[in-house]
Amino acid sequence: MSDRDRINAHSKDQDLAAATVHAAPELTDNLGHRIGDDQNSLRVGSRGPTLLEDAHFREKIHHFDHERIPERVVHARGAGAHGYFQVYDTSLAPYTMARVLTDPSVKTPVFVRFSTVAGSRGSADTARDVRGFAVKFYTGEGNWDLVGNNIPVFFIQDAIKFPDLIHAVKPEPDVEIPQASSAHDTFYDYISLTPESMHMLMWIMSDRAIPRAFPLMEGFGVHTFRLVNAQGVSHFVKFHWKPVLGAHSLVWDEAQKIAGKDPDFHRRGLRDAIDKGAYPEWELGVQIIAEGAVAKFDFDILDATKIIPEDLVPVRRIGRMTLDRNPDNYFAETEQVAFMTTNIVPGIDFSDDPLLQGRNFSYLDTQLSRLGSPNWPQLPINRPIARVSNNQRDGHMRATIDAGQVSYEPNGLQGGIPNGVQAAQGGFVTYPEQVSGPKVRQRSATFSDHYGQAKLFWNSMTPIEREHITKALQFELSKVLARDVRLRMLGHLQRINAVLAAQVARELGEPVHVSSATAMPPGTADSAAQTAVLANATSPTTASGGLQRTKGLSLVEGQPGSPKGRKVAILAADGVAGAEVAAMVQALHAAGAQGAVVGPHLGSLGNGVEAAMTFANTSSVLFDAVYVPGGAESVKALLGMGDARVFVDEAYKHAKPIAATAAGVELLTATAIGQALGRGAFAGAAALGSADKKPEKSGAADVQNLSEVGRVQSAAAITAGGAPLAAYGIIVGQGSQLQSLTAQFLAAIAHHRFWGRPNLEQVPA
Ligand code: HDE
Repeated sequence: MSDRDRINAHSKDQDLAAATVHAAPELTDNLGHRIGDDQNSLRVGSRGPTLLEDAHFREKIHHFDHERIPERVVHARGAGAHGYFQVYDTSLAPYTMARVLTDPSVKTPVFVRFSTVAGSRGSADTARDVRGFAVKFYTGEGNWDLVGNNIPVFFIQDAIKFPDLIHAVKPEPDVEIPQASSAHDTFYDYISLTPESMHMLMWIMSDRAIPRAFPLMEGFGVHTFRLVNAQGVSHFVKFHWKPVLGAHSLVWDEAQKIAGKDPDFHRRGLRDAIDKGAYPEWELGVQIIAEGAVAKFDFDILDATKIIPEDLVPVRRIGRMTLDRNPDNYFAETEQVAFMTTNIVPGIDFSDDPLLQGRNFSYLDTQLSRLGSPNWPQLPINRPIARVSNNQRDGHMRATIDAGQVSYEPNGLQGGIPNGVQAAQGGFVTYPEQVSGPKVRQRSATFSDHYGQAKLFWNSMTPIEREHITKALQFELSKVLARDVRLRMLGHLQRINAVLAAQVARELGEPVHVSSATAMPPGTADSAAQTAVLANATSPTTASGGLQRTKGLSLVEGQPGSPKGRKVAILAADGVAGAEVAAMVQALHAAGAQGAVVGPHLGSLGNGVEAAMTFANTSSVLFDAVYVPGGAESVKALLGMGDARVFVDEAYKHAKPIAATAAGVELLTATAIGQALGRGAFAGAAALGSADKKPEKSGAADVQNLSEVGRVQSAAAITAGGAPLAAYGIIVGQGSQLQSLTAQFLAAIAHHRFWGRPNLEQVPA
């Protein structure tokens, strides 16, 4: 059987299983000697010195002393998962001979590692940063690594600048502060002197840089690559990963709080999703451009600070990736996995993008420093499924026993093998691009527009997305201490959009150069006034063929929404309405979402309800939505708890769906939400609180009680300032309305966030 035929989704799993070791009953040292006592070192008398003879002690400590390897110089913080990729059909065959992209019968195993860039290995997951999105395809023709990011452009145009960029963003060298943050002087000093970064800056200040979860992120190959067909014809290609559940993000106030409440938020989320069988999925998309069509763009496709707008070249979805298995060991798999942009297979090739060309050197080089030996491709997570056969030998930690007398080519003693493989037999042949020119340290004039696509991005944002970009820049630049750096940055922003620059200038206490009205900068909440000022602040641009907006950039427009994988906190105390909780949990579960009861203590809250979390060990920011069920006693207890009040207030401030039934509505009216919306907004709903005051019985009787209670208006009829509460993602009703209420709540959860809620600035959360 040939290597090609051996490939199926499980072949890499089997390969890894062969290297996986499980605990056995008998304790041994690393060389198989059975150990009697692993807890007392060998010493002279029970109080005397330890003996050098204690080989077991020395082996144990020796191993421990050397357990660390250098963390990645960038992308140190990451999480990984196994899965497979399968192309839908053969429609790419005219463009590429890569079997992984053209044979729908092949399920190619993959390992994916998601990461942040700037933080060290122990930093928080929710830092504002670009996310790495690196996919290793174990194909029958060798490994193909698509080492991408969740943002389609990059800060710089030439790889020679990368060490400067990274030195600038990393903690400042004299004090090693701040960790995993771009909000400091050296980063903006560098950026303000590097105009080519302006497009990427807009992306990094947008909500793209604070994803809700890894499975809710888009991915991009960033560079232009080539697809090459069997006739040797090349097309340019950009790769995209489109998450099946849509791309969704956190808000900055939430991201910062999560960094303290659960720094492992993304890592845990990925692991939990796979454990629960909610397998993350993406479609692979391609933008294909004929070589001859390149000239028609007024940006250079070799410039990694530019996108090819989807309005110019649509994204074709060609296959699906599913992540369905968690690693068994973080170090052996996620830490030791080694990606390289140079890992490509026949049918895929490089473009001359100078950033990609530089990366092609860096990734091989860095593995040696991190993994310590040129034999790192033999590590189980890195080794290909395709057969390896060459004359390379020896080196630290060689794992294979390379039999035979011959380790050179040409040879006659071994019958001339291994031997080069012809193209027709699958041997890799570099695309024979014609190149000529003087050797120069020079950038093409076609790389010189640094603001056009920054404007295109800004224009393509909805008002709330502009508000978030503006707030991010206000936050970041207000942390910069050097005034001249801030002023240089304002100069760049002015060139992207004058109103944006004016709003940031107001935050920084600098003069505002705009004739239109400006708004007082908000605190941590979204500001309706600032959003209104930004809403019409577009920037005309002639870049990208005069496109003023393009699809594919907004996270608000055109993203699929689904309640799948979402986490809902159910706030409860002793005496909670058990039937309401049970019905909500079931409805959430049926929709692929998850409800967790948060109470003052773990365990039983009566009426069949068990608290899985407490107000002390979790937080509103760790959930996508909040539900407050009825039960007079329970709600009374919650009203007395500041933590419960902050819980719902934060959900309001962070634009998350909130539902309440019966007496549960009182928690909303009594908190800042009631004040923000006006208590009258809940007038109809409040009546049902009083109806609920008698002691709860468990089970179906509760529902019966509640339905007797009252003729409460349906949620849609209850209004705040004229808009139905439901339009703000606040769903209230009585227990008897639970069925329609859960349906509305699930729709609200699928919608993700409800921007534009009234009076957010007043909410003290
Ligand atoms: Fe990387 N990058 N990079 N990078 N990069 C690394 O390789 C580098 C760039 C990306 O989960 C390093 O194995 C240079 C762009 C990801 O293991 C290193 C340049 C993009 C990962 C390196 C770039 C990326 C890395 C560090 C400028 C998006 C993590 C550890 C030209 C397309 C992979 C390692 C993982 C990691 C170099 C720019 C993505 C040092 C020189 C652009 C996802 O080799």
